[in-house]
Amino acid sequence: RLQPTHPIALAPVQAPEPTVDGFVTQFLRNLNNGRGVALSTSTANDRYFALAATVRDYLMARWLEDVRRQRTIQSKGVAYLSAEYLLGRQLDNNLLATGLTDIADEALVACGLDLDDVRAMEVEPGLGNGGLGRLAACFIDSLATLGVPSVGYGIRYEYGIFRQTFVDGQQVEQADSWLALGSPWEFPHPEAARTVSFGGHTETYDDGGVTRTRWVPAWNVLAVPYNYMVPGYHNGRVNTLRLWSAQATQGFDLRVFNAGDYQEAVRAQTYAENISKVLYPEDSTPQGKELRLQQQYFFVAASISDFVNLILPADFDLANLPDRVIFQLNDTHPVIGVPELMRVLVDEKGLEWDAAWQITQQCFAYTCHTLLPEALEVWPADLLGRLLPRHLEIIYRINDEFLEAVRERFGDDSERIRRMSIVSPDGAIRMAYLATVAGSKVNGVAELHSQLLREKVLPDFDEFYPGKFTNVTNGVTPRRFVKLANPGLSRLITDTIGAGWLTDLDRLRELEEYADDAEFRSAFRAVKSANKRVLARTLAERDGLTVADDHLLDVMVKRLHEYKRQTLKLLHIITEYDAIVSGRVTPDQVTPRTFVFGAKAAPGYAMAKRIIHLINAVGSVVNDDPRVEGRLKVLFPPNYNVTLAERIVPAADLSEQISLAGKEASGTGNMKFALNGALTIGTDDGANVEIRELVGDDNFFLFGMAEPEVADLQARGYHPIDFVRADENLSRALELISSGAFSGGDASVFEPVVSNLTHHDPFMALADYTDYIAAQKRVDALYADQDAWTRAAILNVARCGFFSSDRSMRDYIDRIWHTPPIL
Ligand code: GFP
Repeated sequence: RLQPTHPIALAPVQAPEPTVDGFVTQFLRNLNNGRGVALSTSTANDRYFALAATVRDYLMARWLEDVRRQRTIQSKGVAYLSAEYLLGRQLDNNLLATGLTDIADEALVACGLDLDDVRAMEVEPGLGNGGLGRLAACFIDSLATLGVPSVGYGIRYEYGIFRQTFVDGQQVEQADSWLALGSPWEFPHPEAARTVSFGGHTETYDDGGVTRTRWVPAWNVLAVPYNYMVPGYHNGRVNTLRLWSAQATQGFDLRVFNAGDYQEAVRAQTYAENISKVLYPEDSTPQGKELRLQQQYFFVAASISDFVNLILPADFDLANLPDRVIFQLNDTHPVIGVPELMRVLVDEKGLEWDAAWQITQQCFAYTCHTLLPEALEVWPADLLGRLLPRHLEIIYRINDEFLEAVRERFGDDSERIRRMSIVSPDGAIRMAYLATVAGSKVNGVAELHSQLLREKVLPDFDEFYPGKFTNVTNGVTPRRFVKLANPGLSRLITDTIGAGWLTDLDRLRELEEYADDAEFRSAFRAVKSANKRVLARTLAERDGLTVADDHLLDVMVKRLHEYKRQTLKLLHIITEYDAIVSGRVTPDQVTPRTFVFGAKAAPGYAMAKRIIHLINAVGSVVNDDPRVEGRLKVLFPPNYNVTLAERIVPAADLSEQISLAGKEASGTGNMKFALNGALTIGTDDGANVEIRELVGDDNFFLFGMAEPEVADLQARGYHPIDFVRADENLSRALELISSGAFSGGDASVFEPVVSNLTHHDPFMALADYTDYIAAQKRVDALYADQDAWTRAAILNVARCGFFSSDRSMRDYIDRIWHTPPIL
């Protein structure tokens, strides 16, 4: 092979000059050479692409150097396997990471352009449903910032989470074609595509006297990697996010086309490409289950193959695999990776089963994100066997050996065996059990969640595997959710305690003493007011909504799910409204509040969609009723996403975290709000517990049953109607809905919601109502004393540094991964 001789070819890759001149030069070069347009004829999209390419150019040298370094050092890294990454917009984040925001701003002005106009062109990649996907995005940001070698693996969905619109108050889903104009952040590598197989059968064969098994698949697809840069904050490090896109192995059958059957000619292509076509909504119907399993296997098989066959050197001894990688299973979605790695090691690489199992058990770890039994995936064996016959065999063998070990330990306890079997009595594969058996560690995502996981969800496994279970409380990246989202607060913090807190969030503690400083409090309040004005402008432009600036901003933004209890929030609003219109209070006696909702309902989740309809219906009645005199306002901007969250969170006064105790694994929105100086009204659930412990009872509005009380009430028998009878306000609120007050007199519209609450109320909203209303009264009282409120808000910021995802990553590294940063 020829060696380079030219000095430029020999030198490390050069970044453009980090000056305004350097930036302008590079930007125009990208506009001219990359887009093929002149500045004078460029469109906003051209400029956005050229700007993104310019930022990329600054990151490129670091990225290439990091990839080179990671390959030469060959130290242990994290392969984060996640079906979702809810990334949010990239441009600002990447400018921030490189420290180029001001230079870019000036450079664009010098070109006669406004950074804001260009920024507005970016469509956020919505490749996730909610908390789980956003957490993955925070984690890869923190891993890069800590300098830990890691690759995020996932799926490049052509359509992300649907775009939500409201028609007559009801959710209508539209396809999210985020790639319609292309994405400037991705680097496709079709030459590095991996082949992923499906279907067929297995057979045994004689391999020099040894009987081996092989899989004879029926069909293949190509997994084409798209690489994205994941820059660390101000540390010159850039990790990789690798998302797989499905392509047919043979795109187009020319013979069939020539014979005139145009549809048949592209059938294989359409079928293959469906695999990465659309992000799967949670809580949906069984249809498409097969496609979902295809998606899961598709990205996991491609990722494992990528790591084993491309990233590792050709002569790598696979016995040492655990020294090189930990595959982190983000929920049960990637768990099919366990039998896949076994198949690769045993069938493809010729390792003995026991050796392969040793390796596999050290190479995986599993994070559980739920307590809802229905969210722990199970796959019918016939489906799995049809799609992945070899994997089903491998799972059966893992299960046989595992149950044998259980028998050895506990004797022939058939009840226990039945409970612990990876294969359920009706023949389905319990993926969470498989992950628990195979994983070196299993973690929950908040203290309470991890405890309940051990005690209630997987107690037999906790007993069987002492030390396997651990906790890592979630976190959020302060770069996006404080620095980018809340520049005013960030400036105030830096002016007060100096720089450096953004990568050492515990330093926020230094703000505590300023809670008693009147001047600081007024500066803090000024920031909040400015953020409300920014939100008001955003909602006016985006949705034509108006926000009054003297209202308490009371916010509930998260997926729509009954366990999160948006209906409880709604009952509070109706109660406030009812108090005014029934004349029990005069409008000036209520705290002026704007209630902000943001929520998408899974398209197949009928009750969630009805609740959305009800929120909108209540909103339009309350907002239009002159008797309220504008003291109560309900805003529900459609299509809540990361970009909107970055505006809502910094403006909020009150954060609603009101799930039924024992149902929300952690929550991460709760952390974002507290870090931005909103006070939480919440149950003792998920990470609320830790927030409250840190900020103190005086600075948190706790209400509702704790988890043991919930369990107790359930055991005694829960009759929601008893709670309706016991609280007149509650019965009036429900009666208002039933009477058709929010549905133009038509009582039938929301009857299913009311009837579900009064007869079943699976998440006990009615049981917590009275206490919730009492807590809201405490909110009103504190808010009336702005000094006391601000003091509490400052203490929330000061005491929540723990919730940085940098800390979460350090905990994963210490407790699970053992992957030191590369310095
Ligand atoms: C899920 C859980 C949350 C948890 C996140 C991240 O998110 O409690 O904070 O995962 O661990 F439910 P959602 O699906 O609720 O958004």
